[in-house]
Amino acid sequence: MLATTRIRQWKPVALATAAVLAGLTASTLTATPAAATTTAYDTTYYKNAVGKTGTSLKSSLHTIISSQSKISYSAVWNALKVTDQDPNNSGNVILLYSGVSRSKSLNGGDVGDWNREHVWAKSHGDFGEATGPGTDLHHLRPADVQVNSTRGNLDFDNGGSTVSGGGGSLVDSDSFEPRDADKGDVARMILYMAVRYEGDDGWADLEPNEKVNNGSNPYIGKLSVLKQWNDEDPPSAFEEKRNQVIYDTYQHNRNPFIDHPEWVEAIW
Ligand SMILES: [Ca+2]
Ligand SMILES: [Ca+2]
Repeated sequence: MLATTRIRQWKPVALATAAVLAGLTASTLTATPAAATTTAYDTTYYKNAVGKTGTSLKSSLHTIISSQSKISYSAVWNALKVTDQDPNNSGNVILLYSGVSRSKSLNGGDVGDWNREHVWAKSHGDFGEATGPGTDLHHLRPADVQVNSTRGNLDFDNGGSTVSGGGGSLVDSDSFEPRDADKGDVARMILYMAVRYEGDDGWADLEPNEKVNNGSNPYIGKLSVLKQWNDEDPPSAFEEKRNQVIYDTYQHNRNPFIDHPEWVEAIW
């Protein structure tokens, strides 16, 4: 980030303006490195990971978060009604990407409904909807049916044209950019999946990379953009609460990057 900022400082004004118009907002230029959200679990849940970095940290976290309960894909509907409940309206859920608050009863597959979005696209590694990565609540979110369809199995990157009803999200032929308030959430969900699934339990080893057009390979890009989004959009109270609900009620494992977003940089 610092190097990028320095380069921009000597760019001609016209170019700097163009960069702003292209979506590089002030927050992009001033985002500070992520810091711990909570240390409440450092001496218990995370005690074998604290103090480590790199592959050692990733390996410790993998062991810790792989101890979990699992739910069926049909049970995901009701779970999302709890994990993603609108804090201001208990009859609604908040939809990823659009930020829309919609009735819990509108779950389904028709226009105007919400459905179960796999943030780690289920075709990347081909895990489908089977109990496991296909039903892991840490990357499943309610999303508008049409916005979910637009996202499809695209990789994540900056840029594109406005997604209809997408709350400011952008899309082009090979990537999707969530609205600003969901950028960090997406990054932390993707990187949770990369640590949770290491190829040792019958599922593909999921990993971030620097590409788009990853297709059915078990990769999602772009890592450098996800790292930037993790800094720009720190964990919110909503995101922390859903992590806690998943831990307390459903899976009994945590997304370490919501508790310790600085561990993204420590590993990648
Ligand atoms: Ca957020
Ligand atoms: Ca992995």
